[in-house]
Amino acid sequence: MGYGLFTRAVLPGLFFIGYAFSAFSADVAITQKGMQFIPSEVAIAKGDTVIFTNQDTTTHNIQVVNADGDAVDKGLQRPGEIVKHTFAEPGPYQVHCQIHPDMLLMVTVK
Ligand SMILES: [Cu+2]
Repeated sequence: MGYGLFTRAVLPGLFFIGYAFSAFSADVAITQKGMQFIPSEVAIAKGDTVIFTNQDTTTHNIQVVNADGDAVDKGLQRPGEIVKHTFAEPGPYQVHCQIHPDMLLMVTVK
């Protein structure tokens, strides 16, 4: 009896919650390799999380700057380390590496 209720009521609810989350946010992978962000431009949706993987043998840094110039510094990122950033607000963003000023990623959040 209890199992029947679980199958008919609870389980579909769990599936719906899982679907809702997958519909409204996604993970987007960016690689740091050869002293650059790959790809160097990305368009994502509000609420998406960008996952940065440092595949270089040098330490990088990630700083996320919005259109107003407000910056979020994600700190040092050693070789092999993963850093995540969720973009909660729409707009254009620049992502820099403070250690290597030529490293630049453009993020458009819709
Ligand atoms: Cu760097």
